[in-house]
Amino acid sequence: MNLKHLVVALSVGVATLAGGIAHAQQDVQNRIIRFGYGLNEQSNQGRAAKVFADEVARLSGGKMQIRAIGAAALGSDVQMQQALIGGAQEMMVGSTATLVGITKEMAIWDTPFLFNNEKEADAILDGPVGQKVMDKLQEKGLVGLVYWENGFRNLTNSRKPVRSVDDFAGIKLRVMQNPVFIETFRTLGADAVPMAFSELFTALETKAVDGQENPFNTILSSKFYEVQPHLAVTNHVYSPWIMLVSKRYWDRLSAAEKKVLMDAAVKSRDFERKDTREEGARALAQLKAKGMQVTTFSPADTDAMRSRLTRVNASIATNVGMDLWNEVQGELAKLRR
Ligand code: TK8
Repeated sequence: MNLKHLVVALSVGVATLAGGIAHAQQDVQNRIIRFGYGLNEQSNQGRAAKVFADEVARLSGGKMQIRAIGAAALGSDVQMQQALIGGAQEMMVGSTATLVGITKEMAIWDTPFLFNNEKEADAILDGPVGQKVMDKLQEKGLVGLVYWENGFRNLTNSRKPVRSVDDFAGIKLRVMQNPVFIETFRTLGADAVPMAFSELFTALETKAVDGQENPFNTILSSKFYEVQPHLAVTNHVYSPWIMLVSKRYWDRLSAAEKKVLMDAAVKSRDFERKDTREEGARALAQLKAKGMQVTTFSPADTDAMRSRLTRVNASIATNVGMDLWNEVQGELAKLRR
């Protein structure tokens, strides 16, 4: 090799090295990520959003910044989903139930009494079938990262104690914007009114609706006990929350940035489930202390409710597809063996 060749080789080497460093720096860029959610900052959702934000900052060396914005200040679940799809907002966490208009398979999670306990929910949601349902979002412009726990839902209302399935009659009940929930509560005889969560407290306070259903944690953090004297422990369905990223945004991220978001999402999920369960275990006593009158469905009353709702299952199976329905039932059967 003569001197000229050596100089050329060296300069190519230096250029490659410089390119490599520049590339590494570009792997994680300065980014501000708006992360919206519906509950207030003091809720389980707010606490986990903070864990997520802190972890993203830590893993990215402060370059990626999560701006967590609660209380539906960026919009209701449905509005935020549309903002993510359009690319006007980067991230959110919200109920899978409000996604059914976008991805019909999400309705599988709305099946009344699908899971018997949180352990079953974790195994199914974090397993292959949970991932498969999540992956369906991509063709609609959303990327699902992980499921959080919203939890088992219970009924509150301002009209009367609800002790059995017959007591649903005549209750004007706010439900999520989701056809399965509408059908479920109409089947039970309630007057089901779909409404965004962000409008719910005012609707209860002004008696535009008589009642609603949500996990104990939310009844507590959203102060529904102030306007809802009656609580019925029905545990009629387990609601997941799901962390979503705008696909338009996701596709612009480097592999390193995607990994930061994914790793932080997993950490926030693990924190959120533990925190939610700890709070949930204390919440019923706290709601009683706040003055709520609590009725608990007996096993016989729960069975009556469950069998009244069997026909809702048939329409869910048709809507999500028999294959998915059977796969979930098969996985559950395996877990229960
Ligand atoms: C919060 C909602 C809420 C849900 C509902 O944005 O709407 O009742 O349970 O958690 O997603």
